[in-house]
Amino acid sequence: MSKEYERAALLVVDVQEDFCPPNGSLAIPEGRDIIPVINELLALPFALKIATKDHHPPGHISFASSHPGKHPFVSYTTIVNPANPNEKYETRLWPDHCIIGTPGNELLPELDLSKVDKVVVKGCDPRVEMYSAFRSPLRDPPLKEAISELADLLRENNITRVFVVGLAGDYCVKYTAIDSEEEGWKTDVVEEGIRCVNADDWENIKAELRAKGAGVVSLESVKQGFTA
Ligand code: VGL
Ligand code: ZN
Repeated sequence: MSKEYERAALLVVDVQEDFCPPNGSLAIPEGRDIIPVINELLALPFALKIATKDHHPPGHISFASSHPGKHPFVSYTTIVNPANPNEKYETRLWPDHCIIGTPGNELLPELDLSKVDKVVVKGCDPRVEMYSAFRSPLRDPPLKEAISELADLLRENNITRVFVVGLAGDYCVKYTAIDSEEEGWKTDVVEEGIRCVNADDWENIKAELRAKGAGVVSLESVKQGFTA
C-alpha cells in the first residue's frame, strides 16, 4: 500500500433516507444505486471512515415551509450572519428533509455501517444552510455553532488525504470536497459514488472541483491505490 493511502480518510456524505427513492422527501434520482460502490470503499483499509448526516431541526431555514409563500426547488432565501449583518448569502429552498428523530434522517440500512468509525452531524443550527460537512459558508466571522467536528477528527487521526462519496454530488459532496481541499487535505471525489439533484450539472461541477484543486477519480483507481 502506498504511504499516501495509509493516511487516507473516506467521507460518506449524507446517504440518508430523505435523499433517496422510494420514500425520500428530497429523493435524488438513483440515490440508492451508490450503495454497492460505497460498501466496496468501506471494505478498503482507510485509516478513518466517517459518515455524515444532514441533521436539521424542525423549521430549519433551508425549508421552503419555513418561509410563507415560497416553494421548494425554485425559491431562495437570504441568510445573514448573526455576528455580522453585512455578511449574507442566497440559498435555495428545499422540501422539509432529514429532520432530527424522523425516519428520513436515518442513514440507509444497506450501508455497511459496521465499518464506519464515526458519524458526524451537520446542519443542526436552524439559522444557516450547511452543505459542507465542515462549516457553513459564513466566514466573517465564522459561525461557531456551524463548525462540525470533522476537521478536528481528520487532524487528530493524522489524515493527509480525503476521498468523498455520497449525496448530493451537486450540493453537500461538492462543498465538502472544496472545503476539505481548502483546509489542506488532498481531496478526491469518487465519481461512481455520487448522484446529483440535477445530473446535467455534474460536468460543470467536476470542472469547478478541479479548478479548486480537488480531483474526481474512479473507484478502480482508488482500489489500485491501496494495492500499488
Ligand atoms: C443536501 C440539499 C439540502 C445535500 C442537504 O446533502 O446535498 N442538499 N440539504
Ligand atoms: Zn439539508
